Amino acid sequence: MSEELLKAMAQSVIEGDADKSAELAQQALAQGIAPLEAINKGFVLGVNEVGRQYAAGDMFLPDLVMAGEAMKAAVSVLEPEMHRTGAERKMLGKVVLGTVKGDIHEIGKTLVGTMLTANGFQVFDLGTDVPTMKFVDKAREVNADIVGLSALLTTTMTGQRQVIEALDEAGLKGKVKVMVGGAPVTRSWADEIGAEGYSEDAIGAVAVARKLMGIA
Ligand code: B1M
Repeated sequence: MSEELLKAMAQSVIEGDADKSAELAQQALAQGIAPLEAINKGFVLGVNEVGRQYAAGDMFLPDLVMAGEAMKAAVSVLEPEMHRTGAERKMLGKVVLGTVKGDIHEIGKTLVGTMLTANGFQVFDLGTDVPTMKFVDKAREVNADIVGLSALLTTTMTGQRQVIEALDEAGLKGKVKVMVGGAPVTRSWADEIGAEGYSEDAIGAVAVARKLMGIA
């Protein structure tokens, strides 16, 4: 894969140029580059750089917003191809997925959903800023096997614990396994709150979901 194309992908996100990001994603598909390679080795490097500069005070909220939009534009071009390659597999399990209450970060959560779908899971994506009881109600309604909880802020991670407690109170813990993830989430946090699964990225999330379903 061309180093130059990867650098241009990262740069388009740093510049918050959504049109350019979408165009580069199209180019990647035309060149037969695996969508996830384009995301992980190209676009994500850009969004991480913006996050780093934002934390250092060298970039500001509008930069973060524009980088998020550019990242989304690229992912929405690449997503159909990710779905297509997994379209013919049999359904492995039902996953209710969302970003917890108070948190509107959606890109990582959506990538996890895409990878799960592409690998044969039926995903019910509730979106972002999802109230605790909505996870519980949806899990009950669709008879979910797994509830997946994303959190990107240290202040919203506690929402993951609240969902686990609510599932417990509703008598669903045990029937439904919980997987957690998101940049500030660690394995030890997952253990502390009693989540059965933890993954640090979208590919790992597939392996974890398979394990939770008892599939080798
Ligand atoms: Co925000 N933001 N943001 N942000 N943002 C972070 C997370 C931050 C680290 C930036 C920084 O300071 N360096 C920081 C959090 C600090 C902290 O709490 N530790 C931060 C902040 C502070 C904020 C605001 C509070 C800023 C403000 O308003 N002052 C605000 C909060 C809003 C809210 O949610 N209430 C805010 C807002 C935003 C935008 C809306 C502008 C935008 C989001 C746009 C959108 O999603 N539509 C945004 C963005 C873009 C970021 C950064 C730059 C990028 C996030 C991203 O999309 N990463 C981020 C810095 C960073 O992470 N480098 C930052 C790419 C994505 C592919 O990775 O989401 O980590 P990620 O997902 C990965 C893994 O984490 C994992 O797999 C994914 C794919 O590999 N994963 C799971 C995720 N969920 C999983 C679930 C699983 C398993 C794995 O199982 C269920």
